[in-house]
Amino acid sequence: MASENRDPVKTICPYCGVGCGIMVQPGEEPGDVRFMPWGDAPVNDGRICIKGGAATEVVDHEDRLTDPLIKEDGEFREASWEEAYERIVDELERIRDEHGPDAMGFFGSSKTMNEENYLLQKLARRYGTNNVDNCTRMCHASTVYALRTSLGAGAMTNSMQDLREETDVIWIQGANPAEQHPIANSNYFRQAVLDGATVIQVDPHANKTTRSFKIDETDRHQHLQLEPGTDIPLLNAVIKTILDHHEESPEDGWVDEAFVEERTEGFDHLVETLNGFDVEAAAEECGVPLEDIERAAEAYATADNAAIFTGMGMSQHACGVDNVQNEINLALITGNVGRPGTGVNPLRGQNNVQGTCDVGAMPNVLPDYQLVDDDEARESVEAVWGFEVPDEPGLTNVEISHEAGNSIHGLYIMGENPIMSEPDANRVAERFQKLEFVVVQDIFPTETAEFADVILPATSWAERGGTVTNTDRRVQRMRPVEKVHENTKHDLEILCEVGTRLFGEGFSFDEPEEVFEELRQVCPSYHGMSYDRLGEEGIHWPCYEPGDQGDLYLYEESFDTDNGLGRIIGVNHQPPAEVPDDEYPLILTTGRIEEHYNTGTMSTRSPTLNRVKPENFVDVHPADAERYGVEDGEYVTLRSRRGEIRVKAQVTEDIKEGVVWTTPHFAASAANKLTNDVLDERAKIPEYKAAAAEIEVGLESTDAAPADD
Ligand SMILES: Nc1nc2c(c(=O)[nH]1)N[C@H]1C(S)=C(S)[C@@H](COP(=O)(O)OP(=O)(O)OC[C@H]3O[C@@H](n4cnc5c(=O)[nH]c(N)nc54)[C@H](O)[C@@H]3O)O[C@H]1N2
Ligand SMILES: Nc1nc2c(c(=O)[nH]1)N[C@H]1C(S)=C(S)[C@@H](COP(=O)(O)OP(=O)(O)OC[C@H]3O[C@@H](n4cnc5c(=O)[nH]c(N)nc54)[C@H](O)[C@@H]3O)O[C@H]1N2
Ligand code: SF4
Ligand SMILES: [Mo]
Repeated sequence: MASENRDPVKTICPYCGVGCGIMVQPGEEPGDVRFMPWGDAPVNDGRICIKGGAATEVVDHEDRLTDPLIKEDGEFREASWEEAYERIVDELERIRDEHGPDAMGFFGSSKTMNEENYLLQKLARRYGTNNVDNCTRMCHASTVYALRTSLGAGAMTNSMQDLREETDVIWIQGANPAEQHPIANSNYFRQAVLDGATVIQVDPHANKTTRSFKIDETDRHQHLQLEPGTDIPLLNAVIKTILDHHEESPEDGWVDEAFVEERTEGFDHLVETLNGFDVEAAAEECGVPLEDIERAAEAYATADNAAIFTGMGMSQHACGVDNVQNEINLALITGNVGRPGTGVNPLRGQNNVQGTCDVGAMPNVLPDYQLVDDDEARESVEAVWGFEVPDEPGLTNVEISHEAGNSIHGLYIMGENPIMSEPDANRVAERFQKLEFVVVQDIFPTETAEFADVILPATSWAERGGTVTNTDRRVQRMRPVEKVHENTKHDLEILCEVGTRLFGEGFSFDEPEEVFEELRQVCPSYHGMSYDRLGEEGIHWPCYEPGDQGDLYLYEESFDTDNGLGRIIGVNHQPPAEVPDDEYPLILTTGRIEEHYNTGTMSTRSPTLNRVKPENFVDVHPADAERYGVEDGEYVTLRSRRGEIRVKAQVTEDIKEGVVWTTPHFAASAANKLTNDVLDERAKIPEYKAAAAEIEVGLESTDAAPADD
C-alpha cells in the first residue's frame, strides 16, 4: 500500500523532555519514514542530538508488535482485537468483583500523549481506584514533592529561553545535560557559557557535560566530584559558607535579606540546623576539597542570576526530597527565584513525563495536581466526569509492584517496562509471576511483556497525533504520518474501547482533540489552550484563559504556597540505606549515556545508536582496578546483595575511587538486578543512585541471581 501523502509532518522527538521539533517524511511504503530537520522549530531551531536524528529508525523495526497476543499454556498466540478486549474486560470485572478495585494497578506512560494518559487515569478512577502512576515515580517524584511543598508547582521554575539569556551561574547537580538533554546543553547552556556564564557541576562521574563546558578555555568552571549520596553535606557546606560570610560582611549581600524577609519563611530553622556545622568535616565526607566548595559558594552567591539544574543524582535517593529541598534553600536565601535566569529547574526526563503528571496519572492527584483527598477539587472534577472518584490516594508504581501477588492481583501497563526499570529487578520478576492478570500495551515485546496475559500492539510516536509537554512546561502538538502496521491501534483508541466496554460512557472520543477539549475543562493550567492556539510554537503552562501566553518563569510576585511564601527547611545528612562494608566494599551508582535510552527498548533497536554503543560497561577507577585485578576491557561480575550481572570494565579516572558506575539501558546486563528498592518515605522514589557492590574477575558469564543471602 503506497502512502498517499508524502509531505513531511512537523512533530516532536520521542526521546527526552527537551521537546525538540523534528519532521518526519513518509516514503513510498508505510513505515518507510525519514527524519528531516525542522529548521525553525521553537525549542531547538532545527538542531537535534543523535537520538532525535535516529528516532525514525525504530518506527518500522522488524520487532514491532503487530497483532494482539494472548498467553495460553505459557505461550503467546495471535488473537483478534475482539478476543483481546473481551478477555481484558472479563478479567478486570472479575478482579473487581473478587478483590475490589484496589486490586488493580494502572501504569501510565510518559512515552505517550497527554490525551492518552488523561484517559488512562480516568479509566483507573472510573474503575474505582487511585492506583495509577507513571515513571515520574522513579524519576523526579522527590523533586516534584519538594518543589510543590516549598515553592508551589512541581516543574521548572524557569524556561530554557530565559536561562540562556540571563543566567550567570549554572549550577548542575546530579544531572548530565550534555548527554541526557543534549539540545538544552548545546542550544541553551553552552550559549550562556559563551556569553560568560560559569558552570558548577556536582557529580561523582566526569562526563560529556564536564568536558563540554571547557568550551571557552577559562578555568572559572568547576566540577565538584563528590561521593554518591553526600549531596546534603555538600550543599550544607555551601550554605554555611554563605551564611558565615554574610554574618561577617553583610554589605556583600551574599544572603538576600530583603528577599528572605519578604518572600520566605524558615530562615531561622536553616540557621539553627547549621549552627555549629563543621564545613571541614563535611568536605571530607563528600570527598571534595573545602576550598573548591567555598569557591563554588562564592560564585553562586555573588552571581546576578544563578540557576540550579537538578537531575537524577539528586532525586533518586532515599533522601531525594531533602536533597532538592536543600537546593531550594540555597536558591531562596540568595534570592535566586522568581526572576529570569534563576530558579530550581528539574530537567524532566521523558518526552512527556511533565504532561503525564500534569494530566493526573498519579495516585494522589487529579489533573493539574488537584489533590484526590481535597473534597472541593475532587467534586469539581467529578462534575465533569459524572462519576465519583475515590477520595484516598492510591499506591505508587513501585508500591504496586511491591504489592504484586499480595493486595495487587492485576496490572494494566501502558508503555512502561518495570521488569527492567524498577529496582531489585529479580524480586520484581518473582512478584509479577504471582499476578492473576497482566495487560501490556507497547510497541515492542519488552521484558515486562513476558509476564503479560494479553499484549496489545500500539502505534508508535510517529503514527499518531496528540500533545506532549516538555521540560519547561511547553505544550506542543505531535502530528502523525500513516500507520505502519494495519492491525496496530493508537493508545487512545485502545483506551476508549476498553473504557466504553467496561463502563458504557465517558470514553467515546474519535480524535485526540476531543479528549484535549475535556482535559482542559478539568486542568486549569491548560484551560486557555486549544489545538489551534498551540499551533507550531506550543504554549507554556500556566495558561488559564485563551488570551494567556503562558509564563516563561514562575513566582515573580509570590509563591504558590498557602501563604505565598517560599519555604526554607534545614536538612541533615542521611547516608544511603546501604553503605559499603567488607563484603560489598564499593558504592554502585547508575546513570545514562547519550546514545541509549532508559530500558533500551527503542535505542538498542536503532542501528545508528547501537553501532556507537553496542553493550553495557562499568566504569572502575584505576586504583580500584589495581586492587581487584581488573583489566580495562575485560568482563567482570558486578554483584550486590540482590543479584549479579556480567559486564565489560572500563578503567577510567572519570569515576571516583571506591565508586563503580554503570547504566540501566541493557537487558543482558540489567543494572536493576543490583539496585536497592528502598524508597524515599515521602515521594516513594527508589534509591537507584547508591548501593553496596563488589566486583569479581575471572568468572563465567551469568545473568542469574545468586541465592538470597
Ligand atoms: N541519552 C539519554 N537521555 C535521556 C535518558 C536516557 O536514558 N538517555 N532518559 C531520560 C530520562 S527518563 C531522564 S529522568 C533524564 C535523566 O537525566 P539525568 O538527571 O542527567 O540522569 P542520570 O544520568 O541518571 O543521572 C545524572 C547524573 O547523576 C550522577 N550521580 C549519580 N549519583 C549521584 C549522587 O549521589 N549525587 C550527585 N550529585 N550526582 C550523582 C550520575 O553520575 C549522572 O551523571 O534523562 C532523559 N534523557
Ligand atoms: N538503575 C536505574 N534504574 C532506573 C533509572 C536510573 O537512573 N537507574 N532511572 C529511572 C527513570 S528516571 C525512569 S523515567 C524509568 C523509566 O522506566 P520505564 O518508563 O519503565 O522505561 P522506558 O524504557 O522508558 O519504557 C517505556 C516503554 O514505553 C514503550 N513505548 C514507547 N512508545 C510507546 C507508545 O507510543 N505507546 C506505548 N503503549 N508504548 C510505548 C517502550 O517500548 C517501553 O517499553 O527508569 C528508572 N530506572
Ligand atoms: S535533545 Fe532530546 S528531544 Fe532533542 S533531539 Fe535529543 S533526545 Fe530528542
Ligand atoms: Mo526519568
